[in-house]
Amino acid sequence: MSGDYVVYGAKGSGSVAIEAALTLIGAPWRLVDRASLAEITGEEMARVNPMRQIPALVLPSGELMTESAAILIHLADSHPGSGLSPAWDSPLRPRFLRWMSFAAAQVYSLFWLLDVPGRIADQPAVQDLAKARLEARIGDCWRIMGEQVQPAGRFLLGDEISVLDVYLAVLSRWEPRRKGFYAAAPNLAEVVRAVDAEPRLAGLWAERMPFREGWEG
Ligand SMILES: N[C@@H](CCC(=O)N[C@@H](CS)C(=O)NCC(=O)O)C(=O)O
Repeated sequence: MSGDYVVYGAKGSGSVAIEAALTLIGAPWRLVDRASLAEITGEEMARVNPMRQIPALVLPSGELMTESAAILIHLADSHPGSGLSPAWDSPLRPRFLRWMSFAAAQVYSLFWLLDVPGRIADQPAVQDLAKARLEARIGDCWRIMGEQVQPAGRFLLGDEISVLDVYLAVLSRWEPRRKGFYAAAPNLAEVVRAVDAEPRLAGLWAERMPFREGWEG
């Protein structure tokens, strides 16, 4: 079986990083849009991804991939001409893999609770406290990343954009929002701004993650 990539996604969500990578690669893909949390976590989605989450990507072979970092690494590696990931034997590869995994495991996974704090507590006051603590934790993660990584050029790994930059630009749009991110990791601010300004992504940002009034928080 072969065909286009199929992205299950939603506006403003982590799928936008996958959509951005496919746009940069220029591979044929189509979107199955999920308009609400109910649609994302509903029965139809469960038949695609039993975790009831997006992004989910169906490869041209028909195989399903979930987990945003793995998807981004796979897409970049399978299109080496795109320059979106360092080769396996590049000295930049350990840094690339470290921070891709860090972003997924230390930051993205916290949104399962941050987005729906009722998953751990029924009382609104406890939910508010949990949200505040999770937001602070994410700020700490960005601070630690900023202290550990100095951009090697316009982007994290040099002057060429990689899927790591794209991933960071998308995840840093969420709590503690961009203003929180800039404060926590000031040395990474120009990197995400360069991704925001990437001309090949202008249409995608406008459609899927618009820079609306007050978008930075
Ligand atoms: N580990 C997954 C996390 C994906 C995830 O949390 N996606 C959110 C949307 S940005 C979602 O589907 N949320 C549904 C829910 O909260 O149950 C990944 O890296 O792709």
